[in-house]
Amino acid sequence: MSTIDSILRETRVFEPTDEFKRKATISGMEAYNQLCDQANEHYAGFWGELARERITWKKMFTRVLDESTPPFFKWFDDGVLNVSYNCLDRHLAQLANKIAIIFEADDGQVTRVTYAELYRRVCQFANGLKSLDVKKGDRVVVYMPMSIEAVIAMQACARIGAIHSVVFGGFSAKSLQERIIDAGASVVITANEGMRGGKAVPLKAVTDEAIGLGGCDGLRKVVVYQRTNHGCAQWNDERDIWWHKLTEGQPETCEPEWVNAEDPLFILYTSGSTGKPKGIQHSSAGYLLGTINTMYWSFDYKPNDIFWCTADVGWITGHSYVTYGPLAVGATQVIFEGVPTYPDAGRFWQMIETHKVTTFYTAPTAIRSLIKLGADLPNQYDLSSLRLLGTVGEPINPEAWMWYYEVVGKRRCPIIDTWWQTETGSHMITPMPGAVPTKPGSCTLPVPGIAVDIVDESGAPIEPGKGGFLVIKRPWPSMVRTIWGDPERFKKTYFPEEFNGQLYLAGDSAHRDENGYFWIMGRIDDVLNVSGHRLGTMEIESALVANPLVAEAAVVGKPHEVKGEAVVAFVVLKKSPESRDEAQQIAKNLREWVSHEIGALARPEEIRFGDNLPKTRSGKIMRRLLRSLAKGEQITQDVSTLENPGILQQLQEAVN
Ligand code: 6R9
Repeated sequence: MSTIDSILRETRVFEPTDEFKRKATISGMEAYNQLCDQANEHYAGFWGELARERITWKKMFTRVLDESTPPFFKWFDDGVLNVSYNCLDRHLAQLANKIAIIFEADDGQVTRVTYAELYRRVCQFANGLKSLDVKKGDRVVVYMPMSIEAVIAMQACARIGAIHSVVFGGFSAKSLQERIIDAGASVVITANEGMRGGKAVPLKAVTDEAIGLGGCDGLRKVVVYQRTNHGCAQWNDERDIWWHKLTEGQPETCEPEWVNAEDPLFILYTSGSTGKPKGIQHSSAGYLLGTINTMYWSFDYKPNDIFWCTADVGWITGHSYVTYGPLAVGATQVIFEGVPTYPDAGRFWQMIETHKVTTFYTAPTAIRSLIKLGADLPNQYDLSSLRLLGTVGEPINPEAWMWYYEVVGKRRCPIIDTWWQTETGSHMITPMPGAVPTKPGSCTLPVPGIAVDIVDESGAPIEPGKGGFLVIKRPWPSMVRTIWGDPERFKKTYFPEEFNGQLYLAGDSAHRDENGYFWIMGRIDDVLNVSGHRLGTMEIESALVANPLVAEAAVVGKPHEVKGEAVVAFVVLKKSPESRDEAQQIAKNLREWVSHEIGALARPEEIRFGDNLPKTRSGKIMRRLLRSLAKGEQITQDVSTLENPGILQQLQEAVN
């Protein structure tokens, strides 16, 4: 890849308010720069000190970083600890009666658990797992709805040293089966049903189907949490056991299994654009440290906060900022079972008001859909408890950012646009909210200690304004350790030969502006070459979303005789066109709009309108499907993981 031309020009800058800055953990740019310098100069010392301070060790480590077999780095590796101990036991002296979780069910019912109760329930369930002969190093698949029990299941695994692999509750039987097999799981923890948007999701039935597909040879037990008062369609007396039966009469304490810092905490599968899903393997101590640091730094965590990360525990965001980070710092957090649009598009705002949420963390896709359904809705709620907003998952378009900033945060709350990945374990680039001024659409500057850079195909750094490969130059504690069962693929994918195996390749393209701010342009393959100019699809999408008629847009390329590639835009309008004529007129206007906003080069050759875009269950737009549609190819890819498969037909036909 040569350099990419950056065409988006965003000049708005927002400083943190004095009030926010005064109380912040990292207060002001000087403090931020100092931390970065410290890390730079004494890398091991910097991380070592944090690890000593923020983790409670059974046995203190003597080595910080072992770089002897790159890229298989080890952190704190002769230290001994337990992650669940760090999330629960160590809080009991001070915080036993503090609320750990405020759970709001799909139907609005609220359940609260204190740290003491959560500790007891995790211990009981851990003892239950032990009674099923689950041991240190065994793999346990968790296929659960958002619930207190999902967190308990994960924490209980951590407590006994079992490796969990959470599979998102929206995944199909086939996806579940593949993951059970690849992980070699001996136990699956699921629920009879989940509830989302008033509808039941038959998790146990899908689990039965997955096992029925065959190949899950190591699987011995299925533990079933009874979420609804329905039973299960099938029951296998030998294999299946109810959660409440398993925990009945179990002791309320359970000595943690003390593990080594490098012992795996979990595997989480992530799908790449090619090949089978990769089992991203994380460590115990390094991972924990990454989540704790970013709770204090990026989220500026304070003991009185009510923290709410809307991500499902099926994604890395739910691991780091629901199950581990908030509990490790002793926070009170909200966990939500349902969907943002049920019973109506005010649900998030209602919940922020009810639970007095201070820190709210969600995805751009949710923000855009809520703008579409009610741009003024947040004004009907009291959102004055909020002090910090965050986004994750995709680049956020400047227009959506501004709405989040003004309408939700009332220009008072810093927005942290957090760039990171399943593989990175915790935030990598995001503004430290009491220090770094924000710019809509930029994830701004690295987290202290994280050595991010942008390079060309030879690995050489690139000048500001030009796009290239986003890389991380030094190992960091919460990084992926390997791909489960496939160390070669780990090396090839993340530490490619082209860069002498020295740089971690994130797979994203990005550029930096004159202030050193990072702008993510999308995945490496989301780059177009129009008449010799390499354009990031993100920038064209942002221009489209800036048009008042547009709710959401995704841009891909299709081969073009003259230009090399032509721009094809898939657009969701706020209000659907009523006739073909109207659609064509809007398409014409949008083409001109893009020409005007960015330049004629970026003008879409083709615009297709749909009610929605094809998205993964985590809300990421599936551009590879859109590329096939744009080229007029038959869709042959597996679409079972799509949130809304029906949309493909519509987008196939809607050419303007
Ligand atoms: C945490 C998470 C990782 C990919 C990543 C990038 C995209 C995530 C982003 C972002 C721009 C942000 N991504 N956060 N792009 N700005 N703030 O989402 O992990 O599911 O592994 O996805 O998501 O493309 O490479 P994961």
